[in-house]
Amino acid sequence: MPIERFAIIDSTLREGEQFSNAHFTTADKIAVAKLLDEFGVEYIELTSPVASPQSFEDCRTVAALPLNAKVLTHVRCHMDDARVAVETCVDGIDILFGTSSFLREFSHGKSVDEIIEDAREVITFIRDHGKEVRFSSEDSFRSTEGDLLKVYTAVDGMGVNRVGVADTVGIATPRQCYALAVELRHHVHCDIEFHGHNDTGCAIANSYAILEGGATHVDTSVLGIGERNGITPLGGFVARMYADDPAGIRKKYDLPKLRELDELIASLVGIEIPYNNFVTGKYAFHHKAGMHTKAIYLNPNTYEILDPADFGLARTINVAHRLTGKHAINHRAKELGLEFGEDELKEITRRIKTLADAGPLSMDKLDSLLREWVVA
Ligand code: HCA
Ligand code: CU
Repeated sequence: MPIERFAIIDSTLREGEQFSNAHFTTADKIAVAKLLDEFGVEYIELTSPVASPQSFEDCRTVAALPLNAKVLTHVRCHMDDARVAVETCVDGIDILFGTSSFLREFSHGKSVDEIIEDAREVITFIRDHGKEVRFSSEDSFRSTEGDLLKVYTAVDGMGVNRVGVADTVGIATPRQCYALAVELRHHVHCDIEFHGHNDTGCAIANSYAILEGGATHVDTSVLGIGERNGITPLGGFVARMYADDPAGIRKKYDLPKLRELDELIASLVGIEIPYNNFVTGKYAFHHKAGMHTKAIYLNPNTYEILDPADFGLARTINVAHRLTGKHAINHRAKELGLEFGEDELKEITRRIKTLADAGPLSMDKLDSLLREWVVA
């Protein structure tokens, strides 16, 4: 059963700004927000308006754009921040408080009851201003479960739209995420959001597992940019959801925009799209070994769970190397208008493999070998 009820909160313009290389100008933020909106994310999260004067102005500017996506900003669970946040005219405010023993001991020093009382004032204030509000607990997976549930149950009773589970340090496993969501579902009625860091490469799996357990919202960023090595990447998460339900995801999101998004962010922050990136990596749809290419020609589904055409991309079939097979060679020959009998094809393939033992051949070289064979 595919997970149908879920929403993406894209945080490229908040968590993504915490990526080492990132510095988005107002024009950059507008371009990113518009493209994310065209892609179809349900929410766009922006850097706290108290971060700097320009951050405040940018929140107002993006909040005033005619977007389908709801615009959120992100602040500490503090009245001073909440007052500034409501002035930016965003649709909703994500508030954050640390409940882990680390943060309670080394950061704010508050008890669980004090956290709940502070949250009450801030949540009531934001709700009175007619905004969506989410309460998230920083470093959720290193918080005592009893404390966490007590805080979430209390803020649910105060009328938050969502509680947020934050794997701030990327320590969670998919099983823990699933179990926490199942447990939370017994305690809160509101939606459940997940924000997962990718330090051990589990961010997509964690996002998926927590949705399976009953969460409803997932934070992403384009190319996964964020603090350290970042969070759940938008493209990889969408690929994961598509693998379950291609038609549903095609309907929900404008998938060919993914490439534009990845290219835009890569150029804004001065990086390359990683070669092995989900969907948009240079080799994401390259097929090479003979056994693979034979099946790909007959039915691409054999080795592709993502149809590149749905993402506005094309597959590449590598033919000119020693792992090639006669089906791939035959296919290339036909593309060149050449016909070979079965025995001949075997012979040509043997010859190509022998030549390619010295190193990969170019496509031009392969094509001229095929043409010369006909002449010879
Ligand atoms: C941080 C904050 C945060 C917040 C996540 C959230 C995290 O930079 O430490 O609001 O859900 O990872 O905990 O990004
Ligand atoms: Cu984070």
